[in-house]
Amino acid sequence: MTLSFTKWQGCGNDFVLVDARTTGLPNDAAALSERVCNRHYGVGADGLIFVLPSDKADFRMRIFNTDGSEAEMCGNGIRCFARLVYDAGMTEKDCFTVETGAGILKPRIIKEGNKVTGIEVDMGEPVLEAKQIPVEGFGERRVVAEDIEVLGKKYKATCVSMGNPHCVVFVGDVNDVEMDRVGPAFERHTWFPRRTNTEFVVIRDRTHLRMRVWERGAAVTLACGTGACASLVASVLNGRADRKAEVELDGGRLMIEWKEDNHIYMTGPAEKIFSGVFEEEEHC
Ligand code: ZDR
Repeated sequence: MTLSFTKWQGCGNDFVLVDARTTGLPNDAAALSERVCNRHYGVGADGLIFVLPSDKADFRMRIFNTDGSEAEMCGNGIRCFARLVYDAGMTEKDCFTVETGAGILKPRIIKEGNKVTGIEVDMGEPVLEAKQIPVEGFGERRVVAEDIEVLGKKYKATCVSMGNPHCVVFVGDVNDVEMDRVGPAFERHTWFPRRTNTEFVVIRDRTHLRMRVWERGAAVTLACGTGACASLVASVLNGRADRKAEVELDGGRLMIEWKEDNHIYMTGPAEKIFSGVFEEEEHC
């Protein structure tokens, strides 16, 4: 089995991207993602992303986590996806539509002269009703600053879906959080029937947030685009930030704006690292 790919990163959140427009999604995409993403036995990445045709949009994106689970959306991934289809000439447009599990989203390539300097994505509208996120036990209500107990410690949780589920908690110092221990306990907490991504956020001031993430189906990663959007929304809902703020992640910075029309815009980098062919021998 051989698979041609390009490897990308956005704020250090790294992905293997595969052009599957003519072949379609491989039958074993979930298991393949586990093998490709493995940092010792595979290429190494936080997720495997496929470029597919769509009958509703210019392209369709599907993303698989390192554990093989499929995510509805990926914010850093869609910037990498957008730059790949643009750089590879799969579209001539610098603003196009991508069908995702979070609906049809719109990336826009930002250029200075001929140089791509970033990607802006209209990430659509955040979902705040518990049942839709999904969060158990709150019906159709919003979950804003609600008590949650995780490994014997109480946190105030604010939950948001950006297509994928997020639980945002505010902390005094992100470095004090034992991410590897606390993250998995949030991910599999009984509140979250489809598990959850969890963001630990420090408010620096009303336009600067610091965030670390435990990603559902992955682990601690250097950045999370949908998580940065969810963190800004949660900060606004708690009256702690303005509707436009910079989010500082372990691997870089993202600019997030929640506009008056309820759409969220995320702006940040996407860089190609290398291209290659994943070659797998039949196991003996
Ligand atoms: C966090 C993420 N990398 C992004 O940039 O938005 C999304 C990856 C998918 C995530 N692990 C999930 O929702 O399962």
